[in-house]
Amino acid sequence: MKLVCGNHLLDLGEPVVMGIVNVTPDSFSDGGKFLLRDHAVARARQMIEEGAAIIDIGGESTRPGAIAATLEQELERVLPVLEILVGEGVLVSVDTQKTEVMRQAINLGAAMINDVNALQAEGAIPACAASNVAVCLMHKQGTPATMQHAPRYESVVAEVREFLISRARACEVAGIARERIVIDPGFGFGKTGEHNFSLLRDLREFVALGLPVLAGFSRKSSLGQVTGRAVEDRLAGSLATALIAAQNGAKIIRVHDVKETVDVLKIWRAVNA
Ligand code: 8Y7
Repeated sequence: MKLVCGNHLLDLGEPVVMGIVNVTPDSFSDGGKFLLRDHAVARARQMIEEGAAIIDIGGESTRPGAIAATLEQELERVLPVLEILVGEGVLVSVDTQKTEVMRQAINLGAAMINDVNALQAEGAIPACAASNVAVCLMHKQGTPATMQHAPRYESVVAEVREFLISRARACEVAGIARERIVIDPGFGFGKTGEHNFSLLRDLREFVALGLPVLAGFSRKSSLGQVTGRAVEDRLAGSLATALIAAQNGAKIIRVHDVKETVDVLKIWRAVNA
């Protein structure tokens, strides 16, 4: 299975790691925009060294309860980092919900648009269709401000699946070829721990749709609910979910801890060779 990502053709015969690089002032001590940029670039380079195939950069926190970033803030945070990494040949994904950020990121050479809103903003699908970028369509229920208040589903797997089928179809109709589409159940986005673990257990239901599946469970609160660990102490839980996701057919594993996840996938591959 190959994914068309802008100028890159990403081989997804084996699962690959996407490294998370937050370009948001709340993600570390506030030291001004150049420090923020340099820190993000350094982190991304390190992740590439460690074996990440994709770097996902985001200028707006989508954590439960986070405050939205303005368009100007997001552009100012993301574009300089994107430009440097693209210049180094890195396959960069841009995590954004804003059509204008998508347009400018694609112009600067972004290879993928990772949208937790599944391209539902006005103009988002046409902005992506006009280029050759890959798109990651993620499911969420509600908005980051409120989504964890009382997530409810009749059947979480069926509902998430139907949503992703319908968004993938909307993309295809608008001219985004299937070879460019990734789907993602959106762990933690309007889901209880039970919902998240059901989705992970039944990930094959999404894999069966024939599109590459991205799984992002890294450090999320459901891991804390089970292990009792704080966010900075969820590496083992994150690796467990990465392994289960790979075992269940996920092709892109989105993580903070690249080096450790790459090792887990190497062992998984050795067993399955
Ligand atoms: C996901 C994501 C986040 C995810 C995709 C966090 C931006 C929260 N989670 N994108 N973004 N899938 N595709 O804890 O699960 O990383 S933000």
